[in-house]
Amino acid sequence: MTFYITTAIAYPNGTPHIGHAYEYIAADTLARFHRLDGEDVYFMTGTDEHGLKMQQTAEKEGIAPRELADRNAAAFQQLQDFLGSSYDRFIRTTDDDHKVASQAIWTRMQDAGDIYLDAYSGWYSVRDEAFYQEDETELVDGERRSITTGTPVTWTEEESYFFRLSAYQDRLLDLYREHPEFVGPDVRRNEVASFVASGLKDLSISRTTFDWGIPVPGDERHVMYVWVDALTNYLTGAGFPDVDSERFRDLWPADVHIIGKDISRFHAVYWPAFLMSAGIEVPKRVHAHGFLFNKGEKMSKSVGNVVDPYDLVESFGLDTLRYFVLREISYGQDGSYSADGIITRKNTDLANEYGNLAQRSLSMVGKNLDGSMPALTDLTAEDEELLAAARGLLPVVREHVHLQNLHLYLGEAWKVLSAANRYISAQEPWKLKKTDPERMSAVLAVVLEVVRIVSLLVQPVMPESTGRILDMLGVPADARTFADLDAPVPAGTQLPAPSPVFPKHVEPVAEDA
Ligand code: ME8
Repeated sequence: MTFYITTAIAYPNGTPHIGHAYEYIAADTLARFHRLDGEDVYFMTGTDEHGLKMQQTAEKEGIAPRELADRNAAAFQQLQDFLGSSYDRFIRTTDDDHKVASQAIWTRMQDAGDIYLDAYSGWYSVRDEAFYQEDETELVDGERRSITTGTPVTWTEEESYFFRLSAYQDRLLDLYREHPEFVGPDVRRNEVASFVASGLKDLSISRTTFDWGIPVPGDERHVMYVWVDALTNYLTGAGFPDVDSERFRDLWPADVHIIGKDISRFHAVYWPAFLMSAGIEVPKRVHAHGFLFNKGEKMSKSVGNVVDPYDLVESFGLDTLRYFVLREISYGQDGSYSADGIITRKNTDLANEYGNLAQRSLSMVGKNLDGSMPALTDLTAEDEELLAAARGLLPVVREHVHLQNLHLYLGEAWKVLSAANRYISAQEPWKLKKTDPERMSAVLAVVLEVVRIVSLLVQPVMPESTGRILDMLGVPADARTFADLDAPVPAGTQLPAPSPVFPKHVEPVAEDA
């Protein structure tokens, strides 16, 4: 069975920001971890191109929605590539196979008797592409806004198809109870469960006042509500509507949808209800991460504090950024970005605890052992203790990663690196060179073995830097999966001359300084 993982598909009405980058980095790390752990992985991401928000933005710019979508979808894909994302497909909801899939799920829901024609009147937020009940809105300075998201809402009255969401209340509550793992973290499950328990109204799922969407089968005056089409992208990626194909049976149900917390209702309420209606299995899990803020403040174009991921990578390096966002923020909670926070992590965790440990040990091997990998022999209790901590890491971190607890995964790896730093300070191999060269050699062998194990395990987070460290450790490129964790580099392997992989942060010197 293939491990099928997806990100949310972003609205390409603007260019991507650090919040999008955060989601991509986390999902890519998960995909890479599962691959190295021996699974086949299918990792999908893309853009959500229909709907009123896209149409209105295009109108403002005086271009066709398709042109806007083409331009910005390219920017989102470029960001993925820039971040080193290992996605298998970048889906666009304007792709031909997606239109087929969306119309097929609609027809299935209709055949199940869950779609009916009526009139909608209520509040709609174009920015959220969401309908709100009156009591979910408030008047702010004479303007009606969504209470939860603060976005302006407009009164909408039109003929619309409805989905019988109200009929799915019990089945949804059963789903959350019988499969508590369906929504993570727990706080998000509790939130959606109480929303469902408070009573569900039927959902308006088509629009007639604009045409930038997928036509409703059999009634081309209507286009589908953008979320019906958007959510269906996950099925399109699995080859739907060919449900009997080997591909579909291999990929569906998806293993995890990675999304941000603001869209958990769409993914954990509407989506499983649509699927139940269509007679399709629900995904195994929806995991909602928190929001990334700039020094604690919400990023917004009007405040002018939107952080550009390209600038961050330019200032601190790609792997540092990947490490920082995953280590610093408890995955699932909101987090804050600040330059000081990144510099601290870069200098302490990466430069001191990891890079320097590797560099000083490798330099000693270069200088004192002619660059020949020392043997793991004549081990003491301390040596065995440290090795056991490293060798025991895989099952521990695997459990964290399977629950998307990425910060805990890195925390465990760094506990072992800290132990290795304490060990090397206590063993003082630099002093052993004259007094007991054999012991020095064993100590270096232990440290390098720990660095090898930790490096293999954190490759998903920092693919490029760990790759360089593994090169210096003499680990062949085809011996870097988790199945290779038990295979130390043979003693006597000739190691290349080391060079530092994690330098400390240096502030760029201003021109006039
Ligand atoms: O919601 N911090 O698209 P989107 C962290 N098209 N995550 C953030 C963030 C921030 N500051 N801002 C946005 C949509 N995100 C829909 C999804 S899925 C079938 C359709 C996350 O471009 C957000 O939570 O507004 C979502 O997961 C993703 O970025 C895309 O947001």
